[in-house]
Amino acid sequence: MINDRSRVKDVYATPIGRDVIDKILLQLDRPHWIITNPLVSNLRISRVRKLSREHLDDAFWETFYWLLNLETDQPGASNPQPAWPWWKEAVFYQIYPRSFADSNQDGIGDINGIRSKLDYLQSLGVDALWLSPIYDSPNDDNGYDIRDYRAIMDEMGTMEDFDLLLEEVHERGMRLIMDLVVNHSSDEHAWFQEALNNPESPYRSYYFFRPGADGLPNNWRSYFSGPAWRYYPEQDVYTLHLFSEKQPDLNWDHEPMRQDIMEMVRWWLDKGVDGFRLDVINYISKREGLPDGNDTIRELITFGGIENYFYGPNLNKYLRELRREAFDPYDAFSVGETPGIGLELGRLLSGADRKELDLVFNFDQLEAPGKARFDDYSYDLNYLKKYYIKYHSRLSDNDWMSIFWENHDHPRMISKVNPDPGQRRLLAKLLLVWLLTMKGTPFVYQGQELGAVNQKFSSIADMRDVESVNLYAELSAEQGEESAWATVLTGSRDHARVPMNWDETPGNGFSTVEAWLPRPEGDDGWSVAAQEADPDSVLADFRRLMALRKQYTALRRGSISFIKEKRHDYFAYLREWQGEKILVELNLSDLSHLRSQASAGDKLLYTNVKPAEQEGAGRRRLLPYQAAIYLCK
Ligand code: TEU
Ligand code: CA
Repeated sequence: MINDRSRVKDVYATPIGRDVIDKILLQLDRPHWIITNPLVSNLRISRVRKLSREHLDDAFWETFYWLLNLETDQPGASNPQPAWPWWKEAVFYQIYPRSFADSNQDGIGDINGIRSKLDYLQSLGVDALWLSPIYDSPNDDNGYDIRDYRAIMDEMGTMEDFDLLLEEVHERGMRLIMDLVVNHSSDEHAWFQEALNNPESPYRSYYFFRPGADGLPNNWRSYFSGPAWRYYPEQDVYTLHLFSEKQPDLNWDHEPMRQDIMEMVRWWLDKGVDGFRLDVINYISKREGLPDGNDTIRELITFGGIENYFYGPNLNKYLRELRREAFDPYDAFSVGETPGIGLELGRLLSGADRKELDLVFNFDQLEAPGKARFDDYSYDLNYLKKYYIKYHSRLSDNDWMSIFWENHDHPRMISKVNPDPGQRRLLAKLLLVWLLTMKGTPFVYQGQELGAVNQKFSSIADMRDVESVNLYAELSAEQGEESAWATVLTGSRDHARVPMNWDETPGNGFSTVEAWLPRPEGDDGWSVAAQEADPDSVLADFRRLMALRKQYTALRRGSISFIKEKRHDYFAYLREWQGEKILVELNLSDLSHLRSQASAGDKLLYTNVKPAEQEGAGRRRLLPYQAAIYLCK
């Protein structure tokens, strides 16, 4: 047990302690030796409390000890015979159905639109599709607010359309996973409507209701601005919502609710889906009594109250139950979206021996140290390099990691790194080499295979994302519209949600009517059609890289070792499997020329620069943003 007598090094030796301290160092952009140096690491916590009493009150330490003593397990050390289930070698492709393809010209993507693109998806060589939610929803958060878990959203089509999609995906040898949003439902779900209007209803315990007379039950904040509690005057009651006001949190401590969720999961698995991406699944277990969040922690990791639910007391129990009673009987795949979870907790949630999740999405790689999504800065790829070197230095054969840096919640990576249009093609290809050769399971987000970039939205009227709209209103009130707009434009999730760019016609082949979220510019020359016709396109190279993955087992299963780790702007690693050795070299800068470490006998399998350019620089040089893959002799 961690207490005042413990030393800093004892805290850092616990999985939660290490992740929380690493997260705080990351947010403050401070080096680890601040904690690991002998002077500090041998300090007793009682001493640290005395030294920091102006900043950290007793409430902070109470929460700190509660949190650290939640988890006494350590991640599995090694797994002598790691298994090779399909999802370890697969490449997943995430579809945001609302923006993928519109088959009935209502300006909204749908299931039959996806069906019409299965040839394209199969031509990419991807192994599995992940659909963002298509269940019945009022679309307050574009489907992440589910009104009926067993019905298809009208805008997406019918259950028959879905059954045909699933059959056609399987016929093509691909798999399909759905997005399972069960931390919360829509406020229009029958459970919630009955619970709200009938305090005696059995569904009342499916949510977190608190008496209105007592005022705001705690100081937790919503991710979509404002308090995490909505007041219903007629019923004089509050309900908890970590996200929008129309997304009330489900109470996982109530066993009948869990049983209903598991029955629904089995219903979809009986239909033949291959697994699920579980939305904010680490939030489902909240600390008993829903106590206030600590102000100091809020200042350090922004969202107030998160320490009371990001890794709650019953999380492991609920995940094991969900796996045992719903997933395992179907051998179904699971990847948990786990915001706020660090490396060590991610290992506890997804280690092969843990029987909880198969994979997690860690988000620490998405922003540079000290930065958050709405900060306007240039993302330095040297940080992404350090992230993967650190991760792989700590993982064992008992672990496996997801590899991604784009999805429907984040701006496009190319624009974060370097918005110069002249660098787009080269940088897009470099990032795809990295995504498809790093050790782990790659998740490609729609448009990444085209080199998609951020959009030039001109005002908040161009945007649809509830998070962006709420944040703009909140910031405008605080700092004025111009500053609010600059912030929202930087980090809006709508950058990744504009319709796919299928061809060079007006509307980009997505729909013949104006799309629900119009693209501000046509992005000429970057459509699928234009790139299909260009052998040097990002799309063409995506297919080349996917073919290399299929050809070389080392790229799927291989060990990883890093070369010249300390050399700035240079990132190189070896993937080895049963004698097959692949070298990947990346120049992370648009300026410097770097010396290649490839040997004379190594066979160049792929590079993103033209032969003439390479000749000019000489074979021993890596040009700016050059990526190269070699089969070592
Ligand atoms: O995202 C949760 C999440 O971590 C991010 O949305 C982030 O918290 C948010 O953008 C605020 O920074 C999942 C889904 O991916 C997202 O689309 C949903 O809006 C959210 O959960 C609620 O279901
Ligand atoms: Ca449609």
